[in-house]
Amino acid sequence: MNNLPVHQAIAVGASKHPHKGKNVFSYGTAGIRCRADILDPVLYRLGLLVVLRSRAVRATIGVVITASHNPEQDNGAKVVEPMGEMLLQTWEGYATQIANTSDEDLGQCVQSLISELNIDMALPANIFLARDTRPSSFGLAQALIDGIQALKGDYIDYGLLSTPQLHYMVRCQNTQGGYGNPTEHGYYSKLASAFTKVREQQSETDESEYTGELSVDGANGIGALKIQQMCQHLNNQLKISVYNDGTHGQLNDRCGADFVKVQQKPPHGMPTEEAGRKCVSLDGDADRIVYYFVDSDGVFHLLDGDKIATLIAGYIQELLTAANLQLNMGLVQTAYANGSSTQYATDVLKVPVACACTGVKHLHHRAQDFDVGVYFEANGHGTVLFSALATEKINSASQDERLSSDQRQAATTLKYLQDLINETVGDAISDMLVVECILHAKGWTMTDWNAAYTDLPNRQLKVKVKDRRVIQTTNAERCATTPAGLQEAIDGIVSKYNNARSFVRPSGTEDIVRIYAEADTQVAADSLAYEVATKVYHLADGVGDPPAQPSSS
Ligand code: 16G
Ligand code: MG
Repeated sequence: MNNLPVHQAIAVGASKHPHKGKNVFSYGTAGIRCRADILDPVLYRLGLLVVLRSRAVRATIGVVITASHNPEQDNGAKVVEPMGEMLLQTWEGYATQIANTSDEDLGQCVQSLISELNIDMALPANIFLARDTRPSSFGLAQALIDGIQALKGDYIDYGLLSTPQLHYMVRCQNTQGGYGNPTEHGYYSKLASAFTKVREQQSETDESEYTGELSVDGANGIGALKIQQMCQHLNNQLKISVYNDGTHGQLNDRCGADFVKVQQKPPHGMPTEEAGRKCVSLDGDADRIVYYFVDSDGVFHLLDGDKIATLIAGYIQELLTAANLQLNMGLVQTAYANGSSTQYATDVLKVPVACACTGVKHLHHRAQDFDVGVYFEANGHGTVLFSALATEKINSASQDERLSSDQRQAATTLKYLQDLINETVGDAISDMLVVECILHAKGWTMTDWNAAYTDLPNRQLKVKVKDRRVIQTTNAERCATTPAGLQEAIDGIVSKYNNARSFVRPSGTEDIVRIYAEADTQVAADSLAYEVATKVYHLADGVGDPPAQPSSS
């Protein structure tokens, strides 16, 4: 440990992690993410920042080193708040500021944050860190540790963990074990025990066509390792075959949840020909999951975040009714949710639906407005949040002798289901176990589940413009307020199609504008997306070639 004054200790570290000043970094929706080879000084600076954050909130703070579904040459970091949530928005600004501070100004930058935020530097600071399987992650973890040590913070380096596992550890630590044990073993045994208990509550009927056999595409990343460890705790209750486990292919290369969702086809490296075979793909840090199967005609069917969300919301709704529990439950989606899923949730499940802006933290925040808030992005990131009131009511109903045994059993199932859910953030492993419990309870095959509703055909396009900030949106990104005339033009185009919807928004992760369109047929969705993209290109200073005519029309 160093005994140097703060300024000097920061300078010594900075000389080992020099900032070339050539790149501009930004802490956005998913933390900092860019090419790994320029991140070393940024991780050192983040190490300093999280010590300040830990002292400011007097709690353990987490950092995960990962770039999720990005290619292997990229990397990044996400900071985790004490209850396992994403970094507070005001601190995203400080993170961006410190990440861009030169070596000479670094001491001053830290000093002004200390005074501005009135941080007591005599307090202890504690950081939990973990990393994904990228080759660059190890060195970046060392840069982070150097930053933590420069400000005399303590840390526990968990080594390789999935993003949601690290979120879980932080919450366990800050609840003094109330949420579970902050160890990897604690994570697996909590989930395995909850999984077994939920299934014990469910009676399997003779006609059940459910099978616990599934193929998992681990994206050649951390999820492949961790799901194998999870399996060892499940006593063969599921028969899981892991592909893309990192022994052959490259991380996220033509595989993983993002590839499957965007390409709407199976990943490389995993056999999917067997009709009806249940398949899942995780992303590079295992916080997203999608299901899919190929039917007897060889047609590929994707069951994305929307299908998972409606399955979970519908099941929790049934349990709440069966337990006679009055709790206000809702589903939170983004504008990308397929219109059929929203309609199914509203009209069939009778679950109220709220729409939030893209990005996990927005959905998470909105879900906290409900007693039971289910949230999912169509890309497969999501979880369920239970308020303190909901937790209390479910617990007491599970032990209430005045209720019928069926009511008590429904409440008990809910209680164990809550234990199975990682409430800190979307967690591919936990979500998979939840889905398997529900399919088991219903005796469903993939075909049964998929039949709940049929997705409206849709198309996403990208348009490159001079400055994507000229597009501003409102109403959870569903309506463009600038440039002038764009929304009116979109409305005019949409009105020519049946069952149609379209919106545009500037991407938070790429320098482009994204176009989404859905309509009654694929040809119509393609043509609608093309027309809207062309409008954006003309009204928002498009650069390069104008959008190409869709080949299907
Ligand atoms: C980030 C977000 C993800 C969102 C995506 C949108 C987190 C942890 N991740 O990956 O939720 O769907 O960005 O990207 O919040 P876009 O702004 O480029 O469309
Ligand atoms: Mg991810």
